[in-house]
Amino acid sequence: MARILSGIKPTGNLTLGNYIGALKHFKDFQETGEVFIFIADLHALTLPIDPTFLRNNSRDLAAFYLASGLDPKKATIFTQSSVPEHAELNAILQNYLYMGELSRMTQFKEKSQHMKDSAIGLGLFAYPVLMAADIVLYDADIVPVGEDQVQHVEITRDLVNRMNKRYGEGTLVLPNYKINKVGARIMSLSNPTVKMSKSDPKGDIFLLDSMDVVRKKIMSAVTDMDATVRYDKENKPGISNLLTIYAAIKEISIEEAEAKFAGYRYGDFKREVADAVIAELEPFQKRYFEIIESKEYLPVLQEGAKRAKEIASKTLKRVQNAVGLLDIDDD
Ligand code: AQP
Repeated sequence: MARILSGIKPTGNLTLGNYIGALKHFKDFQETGEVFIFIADLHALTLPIDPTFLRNNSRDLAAFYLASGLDPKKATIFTQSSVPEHAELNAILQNYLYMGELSRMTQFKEKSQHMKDSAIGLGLFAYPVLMAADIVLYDADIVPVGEDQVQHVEITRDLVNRMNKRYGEGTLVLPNYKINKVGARIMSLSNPTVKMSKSDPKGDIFLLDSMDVVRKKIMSAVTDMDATVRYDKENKPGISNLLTIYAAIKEISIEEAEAKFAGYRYGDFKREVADAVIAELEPFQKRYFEIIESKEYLPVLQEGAKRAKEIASKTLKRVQNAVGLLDIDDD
């Protein structure tokens, strides 16, 4: 059975991009594989964040995971910080990724570009090391991600190959990323050339927006003067983004979405996109509020941490032995 691992950073209110690119698909994996889904709270510290905001976002994310249909009997759901093996493995792996390759990571370049060197934390630079630790700790075969995280899975693969060559095949399991055919990169509604992102909330749809706000945002999404609904990312990024959102929500191809809206006026097209998003988000929000009210996420996270630790501690020991750390339980 394949091991599948993914996580989301609790850095802000979740967006429709996070939902379409990641959250919406997690539940499908629990039917075919052994699923580990975590709240990447250590990663959330890589840029300044208010402690109360971070804590609330983590709680919200746990509720979002459950509201999306993840079943805690089938999936292990936990916070990264509740399994100390993530940080311990990070301390070992940081010696096997190098300054040159880390400084080429797009996420690091984008997030640090407007910051002074004196304000860039080491954690932001070394983000891919911790992400590699997250993945290999569970011997994950598959890592479902949106497009922006592919590079980090690729550098994890480099690291795994490097470690296995040096310490023997099987020291770490080589992961593959899985990216959705439709919706791997949802763009901002106000500037469809940049990614919809929770920490840069311009043109975002948030998962907790009221349905009126969702409709208003979609109806006022930036488009173009050409007046034909067709997919052309280069010349019609706004319309292409809305077609992508519709296709991803309805689980159809871009071609099918294009065919459905052929001959539509922009206003009518946007109205149907808004209807589709609202039909998806309304029941999801209802379930989210029930979960927050009942606090059912707490025992789920406690049990999840226990199960995650069982696996993580075994991998950590395997790596500690491989690199030559003295095993005081065994000697
Ligand atoms: N716009 C997007 N379209 C499709 N997928 C997306 N993801 C994020 N934005 C989009 C996917 O959501 C998952 C969560 O990723 P993350 O929270 O670990 O970090 P991120 O990729 O950096 O997401 P954000 O929203 O942009 O967060 P901030 O602003 O904090 O950096 C990942 O699978 C990601 O690919």
